[in-house]
Amino acid sequence: MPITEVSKIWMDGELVDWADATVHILTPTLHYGWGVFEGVRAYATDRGPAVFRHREHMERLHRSAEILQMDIPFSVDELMEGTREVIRAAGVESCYIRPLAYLGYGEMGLNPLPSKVSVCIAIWPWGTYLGDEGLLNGIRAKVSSWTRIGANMIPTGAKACGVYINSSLAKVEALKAGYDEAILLNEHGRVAEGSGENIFVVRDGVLMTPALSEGVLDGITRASVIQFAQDLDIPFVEANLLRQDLYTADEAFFTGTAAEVVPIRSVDEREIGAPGPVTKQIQDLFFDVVKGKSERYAGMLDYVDDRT
Ligand code: PY5
Repeated sequence: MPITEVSKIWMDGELVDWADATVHILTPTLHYGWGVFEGVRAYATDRGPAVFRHREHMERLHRSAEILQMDIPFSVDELMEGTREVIRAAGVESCYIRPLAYLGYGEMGLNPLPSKVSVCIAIWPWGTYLGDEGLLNGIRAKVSSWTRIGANMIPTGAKACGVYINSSLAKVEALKAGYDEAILLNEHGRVAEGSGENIFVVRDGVLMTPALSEGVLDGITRASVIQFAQDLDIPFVEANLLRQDLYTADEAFFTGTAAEVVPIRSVDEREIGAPGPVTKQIQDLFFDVVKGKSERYAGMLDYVDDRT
């Protein structure tokens, strides 16, 4: 997916021209993957662009950094203001937002602690991650031959750069085999998550997702969907899921910032079918909320301008 350029990128508190937002080749993060990042989205609403769960994302960035012993020199509020500035500068109505905390140039070696921590916030217009057709009719997923990295290998609660080698290996394998997305099992052989999404299944009207202790990212979309389900009176449990539970699911879907809420139509060629009623209900509510059409969840949006 080629990046669409916008005017500016926020780097350590300054708005820098897109083409000048560069780092030195000896930036340690590039070599060892020691860095943390976020994926956030701003949606077009009647009151201008609005960032979905903005504070929660920046708080998670700080938590990820804490796990990796990186001191982010900007507060959550400063980072949020940085996002708003860069969106205003670009003049876009909707976009994907990529905050990244990385080790700056100057030190090298496997000890990250002496390095200075830098932060950038880039934005660009980004359409549906798994395709419009996938959003509507569901995507085809494959259980990966790659095992989800365990919490005692690299902490799974941190959205750490290097972890994504694991995700990308699974993604490429799935794409090459003709599927849209991978589902990774954890070291215990239980269902963990997609390459960049949390996973939910529905059986006999009960919505289920693996617990965070299964080694999955504490997804902000996941948490929102759990809240929506409770408010919609959809029975919900965190459950240990086996591969066979995917095959016998009545419904299944992925959640994530890039992916949004995407129905899963089949797993390993086992048909789950067209998006079911629970998936549709959750998906409809999600899109109402992000587009600013829900009074009840208005607090989940951070409006970039003061348009009313
Ligand atoms: N699990 C993993 C491994 C993820 O990378 C993501 C998000 C999620 C779950 C869902 O988390 P959330 O709901 O908080 O977004 N992935 C990133 C995203 O922006 C990167 C994807 C390319 O969606």
